[in-house]
Amino acid sequence: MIRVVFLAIALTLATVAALAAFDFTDSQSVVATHDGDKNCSDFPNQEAAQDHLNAHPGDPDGLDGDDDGIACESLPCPCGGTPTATWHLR
Ligand SMILES: [Ca+2]
Ligand SMILES: [Ca+2]
Repeated sequence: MIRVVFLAIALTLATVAALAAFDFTDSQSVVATHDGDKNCSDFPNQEAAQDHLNAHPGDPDGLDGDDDGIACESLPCPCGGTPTATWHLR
């Protein structure tokens, strides 16, 4: 009986591990396949980079190096999706 319980637990753990591994791989591939890694130089202006950052929370492309929520400050306007009022004053 103990052996059966142990087997059931082992099977459950194996299933959970397999599912976890699958989910991890799946989410990783989604991140990795969003048109590859983007850089600021891939966008014509700040607005386009900001739209991309807004569409990819967590900044997987590293467009917001100083982590202030604003992508590619160095790019020319039009600028969009500004999350803070202070940015407008600069
Ligand atoms: Ca990048
Ligand atoms: Ca920034």
